[in-house]
Amino acid sequence: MDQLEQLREALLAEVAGAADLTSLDGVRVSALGKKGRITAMMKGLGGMDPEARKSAGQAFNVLKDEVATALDAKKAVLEESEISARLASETLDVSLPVRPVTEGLLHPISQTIEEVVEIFAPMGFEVAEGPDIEDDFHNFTALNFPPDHPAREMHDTFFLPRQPGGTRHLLRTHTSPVQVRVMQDKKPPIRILAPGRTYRCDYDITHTPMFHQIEGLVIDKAIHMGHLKSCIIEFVKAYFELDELPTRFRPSYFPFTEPSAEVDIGCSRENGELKIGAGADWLEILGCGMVHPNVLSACGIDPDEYQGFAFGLGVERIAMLKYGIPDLRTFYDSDLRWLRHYGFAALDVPTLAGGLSQ
Ligand code: 2U9
Repeated sequence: MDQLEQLREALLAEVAGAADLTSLDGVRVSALGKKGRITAMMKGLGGMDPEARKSAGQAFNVLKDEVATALDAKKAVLEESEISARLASETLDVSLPVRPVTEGLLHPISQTIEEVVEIFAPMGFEVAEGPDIEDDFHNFTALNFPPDHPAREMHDTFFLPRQPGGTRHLLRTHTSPVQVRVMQDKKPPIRILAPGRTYRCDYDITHTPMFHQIEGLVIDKAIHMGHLKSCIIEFVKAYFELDELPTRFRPSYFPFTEPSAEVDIGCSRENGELKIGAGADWLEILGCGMVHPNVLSACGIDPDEYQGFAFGLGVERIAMLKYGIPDLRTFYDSDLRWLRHYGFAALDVPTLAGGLSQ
């Protein structure tokens, strides 16, 4: 019976000492299994006299029950603590903010067009659009480009194959045909902004064959250069987010405006770094002028009754200046790493109410 007591103590100690459910199961098999230690010791009962065997058998059964009860109790404790450990390690913090959903980014060209539109909208400008594929009249003739005028060569035009009747369509070289179409369709007053794609057969460090322009047109009675100048000065200050920004109107030439001017803004260039708004240097930013009377006539508007001004700017150029994008050609590489760096979240688009939020 000493042996039984020793086995009892050993088994109960092993049950108590089991650190997890796997080792507890090992104790169960080694104690109660077919080849377990209790079974092995019970086999020794065979040689006993019947009376002793009966009482020893009862003692073994009591031991078996006791060990089984201890195993069940320990199992319940270990299960409980394993659940607690899992709950502690897999805790969900429901107060954590949700991960942002990546919904794509606005290309700097879209962002810049939005910004320019939002600046001109409160001045009464509406956005107008037209086809990318144009005809000679809307792209050149109506805009006072004479048939063999050298100004036509300023635009390296992409022509489409000639049609059976001899007419030849082209990819618009500027967004001006949009304004021509609006003037043909609508009586003044006209105040429009024409943003869009334009095409010229040119490719180098500062030119891509497809690029973007925004042009503006105002037609009304008694419009003069004072209107043009104040409108442009307000725009450049708002776009570059500067209260003070020196501007200069330099005489220039375009077939569709007379007089014509190019607009420079004040800047400094120190150690190769361009800073807009201060300094003794100038940076060309856009072109403008009073709409040529020939253009008004070609579009069905009487130049003796109406006058107007127009301006045009390159979107890539002003985007590069504002957002420090060094190379024009990277705009159309479709490189997602570039877009992640220079792109804008949709919420950064300025709203009419909020001004520039970027
Ligand atoms: C109509 C009448 C007049 C639009 C104008 C400019 C001056 C100009 C350039 C800026 C940089 C083109 O992208 S760029 O190379 N544009 O300097 N554009 S006035 O004048 C118009 C347009 C339409 C009916």
